[in-house]
Amino acid sequence: MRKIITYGTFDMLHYGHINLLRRAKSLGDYLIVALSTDEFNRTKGKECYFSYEQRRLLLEAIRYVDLVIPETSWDQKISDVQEFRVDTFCMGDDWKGKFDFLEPYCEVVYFGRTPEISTTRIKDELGQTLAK
Ligand code: C2G
Repeated sequence: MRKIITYGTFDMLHYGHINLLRRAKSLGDYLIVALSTDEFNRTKGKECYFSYEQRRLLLEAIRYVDLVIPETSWDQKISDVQEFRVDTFCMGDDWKGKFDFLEPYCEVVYFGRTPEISTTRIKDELGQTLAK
């Protein structure tokens, strides 16, 4: 069984996230998503609209996702890969090169980001609409 892992905040879930998760699952048989906790997001300078529990509920409803674990630190990736016996780590290419340190432990794949959609853009455009 080929195991895949990816990491992220996945706030205000949108089709860019789904594209990533679908392609991640296509690399193997079992997809683990390490979901950034609210506390970890604050260290990333992100304030989520949905809480960790709400974001976890949404991710667990996605057919491509087999397991959601918390991401609490930048430093857990090597131990995650070893603990879960992961074959492939993948991320969108906005992170290209940033996680190549994992190459001795697993395959590292960067997918092209889905253009034009982002949680930030959704928030900005909704804010403008509501402000009218
Ligand atoms: N993504 C994408 N296309 C978009 C938006 C996001 O492919 N239009 C991908 C990102 O590249 C990432 C994943 O979806 O692989 C989750 O994106 P975010 O929730 O923004 O994750 P991020 O805040 O970048 O957290 O340790 C890594 C971090 O937790 C990544």
